[in-house]
Amino acid sequence: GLQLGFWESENPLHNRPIAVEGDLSAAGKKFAIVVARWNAVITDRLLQGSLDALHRSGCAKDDVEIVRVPGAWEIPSAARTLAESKRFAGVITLGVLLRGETAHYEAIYTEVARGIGQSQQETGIPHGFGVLTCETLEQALDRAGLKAGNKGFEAAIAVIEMASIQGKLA
Ligand code: DLZ
Repeated sequence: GLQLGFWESENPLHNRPIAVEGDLSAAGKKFAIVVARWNAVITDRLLQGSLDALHRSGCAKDDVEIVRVPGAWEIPSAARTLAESKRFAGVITLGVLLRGETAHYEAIYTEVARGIGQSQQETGIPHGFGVLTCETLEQALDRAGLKAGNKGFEAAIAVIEMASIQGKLA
């Protein structure tokens, strides 16, 4: 038969029901999307993925604010301003860093990731991380709606779930 692992444990604490679980309902909540124009052929597809996820989760068109910034480097400051405004249940960040054309790629990427993470931690507003780091354009395209899904869709779904969890924890 099916082995249920710790659900069959004799430790009574293990049999406690899940107390808090997020759902994927975005209805009635506002979301911001920060999207870099650099490598727009790909970031536009990530944006489509995020909008698709929000729409399918019940978010209204008027409840989504799209902010275009020049490149990935500019994402953290815009995300932070949006998060600090307290107008949004979540912020989705979208960008593409291609190693081939980016000097100091690692340094830029590290700062962008750190800045987005810091904005999330210091504001308490969920930030979806949809900043791709790829060696080639082909790898990036694969992650923007071709062979490897759409990371913009995935980032939006994670934010929708976290916004729900935050609403229940608050
Ligand atoms: C300058 C630059 C380079 C070389 N490569 C990228 C990239 O691959 N992806 C990206 O989003 N942005 C890139 N940028 C632009 C920087 O993010 C930033 O917009 C500029 O340095 C201006 O501050």
